[in-house]
Amino acid sequence: MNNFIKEFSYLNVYYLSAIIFLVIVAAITFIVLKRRSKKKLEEEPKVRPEVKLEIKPEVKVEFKEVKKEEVTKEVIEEKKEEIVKEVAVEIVEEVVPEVIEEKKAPWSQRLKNGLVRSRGEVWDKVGELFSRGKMDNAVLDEMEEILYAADLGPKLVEELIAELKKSASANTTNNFKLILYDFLYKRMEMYQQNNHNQKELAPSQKNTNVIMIVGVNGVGKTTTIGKLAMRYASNGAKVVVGACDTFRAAAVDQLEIWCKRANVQMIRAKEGSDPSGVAYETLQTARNTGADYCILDTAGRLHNNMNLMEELKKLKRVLTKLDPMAPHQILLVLDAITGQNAIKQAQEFHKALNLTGIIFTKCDGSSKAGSAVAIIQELKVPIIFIGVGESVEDLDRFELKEYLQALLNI
Ligand SMILES: Nc1nc2c(ncn2[C@@H]2O[C@H](COP(=O)(O)OP(=O)(O)OP(=O)(O)O)[C@@H](O)[C@H]2O)c(=O)[nH]1
Ligand SMILES: [Mg+2]
Repeated sequence: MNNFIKEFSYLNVYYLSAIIFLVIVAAITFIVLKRRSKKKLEEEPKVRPEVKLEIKPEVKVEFKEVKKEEVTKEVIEEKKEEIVKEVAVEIVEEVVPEVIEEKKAPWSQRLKNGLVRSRGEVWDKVGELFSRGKMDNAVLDEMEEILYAADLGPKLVEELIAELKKSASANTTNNFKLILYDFLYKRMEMYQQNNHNQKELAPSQKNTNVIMIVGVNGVGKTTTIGKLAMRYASNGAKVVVGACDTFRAAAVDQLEIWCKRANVQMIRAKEGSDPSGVAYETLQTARNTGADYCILDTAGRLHNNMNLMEELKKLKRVLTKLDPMAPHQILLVLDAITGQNAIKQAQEFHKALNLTGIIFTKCDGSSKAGSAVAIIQELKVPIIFIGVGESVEDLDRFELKEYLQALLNI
C-alpha cells in the first residue's frame, strides 16, 4: 500500500512538473507573441502619424475611412502619393500670391488686371456688336442691355448709343475704342480737371493735412486708410490716424493692424468718447507732433437711433476748432459694385459734407467700373483714388487717361 502511495505521488510530481512546464512554455509563448504584436501595433501608428503630419484634414478623413484591416503597406503608399499631390496643390496655392507680391506688378498692369471684368463683360462685348457694322434694332437692344447692366445710367447710355449710331460706318474695333475713349474722356475731363488743379493730398509745409474718409459700411474705408497711411509713411511723411469708427471694436483692431504695418500712430476712443472726440484728439496729436497727415476713419453706420450724417457733420465741425480750414479733404469711398445706387449715396454725403473727392474702390470685383463716368457727371466731384484689390499696391491716384486706356485696353 505504502509503495502504491509512493508511486502515485511520484507520478503526480511528474504530471505536476509537466503541467507546470507546459504552463511556463505557454506563458512565455504568450508573452513573446503579445510583445511582438504590441511592437507591431506600435510600429503601425508610427507610420500613420508621419503621414498625418503632412496631410490636409480631408485626406485624414479619407485615410480614416479605410478599414483597419485594409491598411496594408500598399494602401499607405498609395495614400502617401495622394497626400503628396494634395500638399503640392496647397503649396502652389500659397506660394503664388507671394511670388506676385514680390514681383510687384507695376500700377498700370494692376489697373489693367483690375478692370478685366468691366472690359470683358461690357466694353469688349459692345465693341464686338459695333464691329458687326449693322446697327439694327436687335444690335441696339443688345448694346443697351449690356450698358444698362454696367450701370452707366440712362442718360449716358442714350448719348452713347446715339454717338455709336452716328459713327457706325467706321466699323473696326480700333475705331470703336477711339470713339468710346473720346466719348468718355469728354464727359469726365472737366470734373477730373479739378483733381489736377487741387493741391491734392500733398503735405502742406505748415499745416497738418486733414483727410476725413466717409462712406457707407463695407465700401473699403478702413482698408483704403491703411493703404494711404502706408503710402504716405513710406514716402517719408508723418501720419496720425484716428479710429473714429467707434461703432465696432473690430473696426479699431482692423485699423490698428494697418497702422502697425505702416508704423504710424493711431488714436483710439477713450471710454465713452464719441467719434467727434476721437477726431479732435487725433488732430490735436497730429498738430502737436508736427504730422503731415491726419487721416480719420469714420463709421459706415451708427446705432439705430443715431443719424450718420448728423454725426459726421458734428465731427467735421469739431475739427474747425483746431484748424478753421480742416478737414482739407473729405473723401467719399464708393464701391464700384454699387453702380448707379452709388450716385444716391454720394448725393446724400455731398449734401451733408460738401465732398472734395471720391475714392472708387473694388473695381476689380465688378463689371461696373464704367459707372465712374456717370457718378462724376452727376456729382461733379473728381475721383482722386481708385482701388483694384486688397493689397497696398492696389490703390493709386485716379488718372483719367490711364483709367480709360486700361478700361478699353488701348
Ligand atoms: N477686391 C477688393 N476688395 C477691397 C478693396 N478695397 C477694400 N476691399 C475689401 O473690402 C472689405 C471691406 O473693407 P473695409 O475697409 O473694412 O470697409 P469699411 O468701409 O471700413 O467697412 P465698415 O467699417 O464696416 O464701414 C475688406 O475685406 C477689404 O479687404 C478693393 O479695391 N478691391
Ligand atoms: Mg471700417
